[in-house]
Amino acid sequence: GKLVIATHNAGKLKEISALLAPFGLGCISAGSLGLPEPPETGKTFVANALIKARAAAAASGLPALADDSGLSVAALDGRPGVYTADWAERQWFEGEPGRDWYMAMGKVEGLLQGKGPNASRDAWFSCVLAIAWPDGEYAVYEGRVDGTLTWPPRGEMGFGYDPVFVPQDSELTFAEIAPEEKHAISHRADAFAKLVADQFSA
Ligand code: ITT
Repeated sequence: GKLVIATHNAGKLKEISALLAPFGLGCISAGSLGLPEPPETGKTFVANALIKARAAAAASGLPALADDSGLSVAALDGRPGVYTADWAERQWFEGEPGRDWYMAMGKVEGLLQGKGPNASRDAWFSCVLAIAWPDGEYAVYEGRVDGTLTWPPRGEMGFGYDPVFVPQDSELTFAEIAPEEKHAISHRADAFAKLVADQFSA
């Protein structure tokens, strides 16, 4: 069967495609189908993942998989959390909207340094994967990875906030490790393993 990957984020699309590759499904991205991006008005990862998966399933007539994820900082009471992507939003030249990850990482770091030199640098990534079918059926799976924030950013791989996130039991950031290593421990891989156990096991 075919599955729509309901994301407009190229970094996520690459990771989800790699995680799905062993299962032999035909994957199509929401972008390549020209599906609109519904407003993410939910207050939780689960709510936003469902908004995206349901909208893509309804618009395409195919099952759709969506990912809502974000970075939470303990000393900032879990912010930016569901607003992780919003913190990177910026108007570029001639009003073009876009995202500036370096600015967003700097905003998190600035707020954290404002908490003083002894503040905890603990943080975690969350990922909710939602799968929805055109008939309205759906399921959600939650994943998480704990770590600490480092500054300045390091590494060129991955996407988003990867250059400042050091997962537990590592000295390297998510942007300094190969994709296969990130897929062994990431929040997305954690949620994906639960989805596979529930949906793809015989
Ligand atoms: P879609 O809604 O189109 O899927 P998005 O980027 O808007 O794309 P989210 O609303 O879920 O998605 O925002 C999550 C943000 O959290 C994302 O833009 C990244 O900056 C960050 N993020 C999530 N997973 C990450 C990861 O594995 N590494 C680094 N940053 C991550």
